[in-house]
Amino acid sequence: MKKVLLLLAVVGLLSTACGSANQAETEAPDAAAAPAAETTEAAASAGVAIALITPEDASVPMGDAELVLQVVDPATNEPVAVENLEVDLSMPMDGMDPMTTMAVVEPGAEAGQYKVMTNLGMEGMWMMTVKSADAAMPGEAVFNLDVK
Ligand SMILES: [Cu+2]
Repeated sequence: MKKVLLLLAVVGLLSTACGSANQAETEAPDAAAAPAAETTEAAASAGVAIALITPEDASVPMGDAELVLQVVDPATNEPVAVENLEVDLSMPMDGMDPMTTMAVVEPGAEAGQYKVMTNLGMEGMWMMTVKSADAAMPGEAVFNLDVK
């Protein structure tokens, strides 16, 4: 009699484990989506602050584009020039490697501003990663560009 009870207990444990495994699987997409929304906040708090000032709404027409970035020193809240600003543009593609494009970065009209000249050849959401490679003033920010 003891053996039968033990067996029943084991079966009960197995089905519970199976049930919770299924639950974990259905919750996974939500958990994966959450960190993406936090990315911009996390990036903004590390090192220099990098903002996209043109276009303000991050909406860019397809083709040749000129964007303006501004780098701000969080200690003084003033624009600051950094030695080297790296800009990487890519578009995630279903079942393919991400699409990339060229980006030429030049100092802009005012201190701490940088012009980004690029060509976005496809409509949709592009991801622009901007990184200050200045050892004294590091910083990184990610922007989602809506290309129309
Ligand atoms: Cu694409």
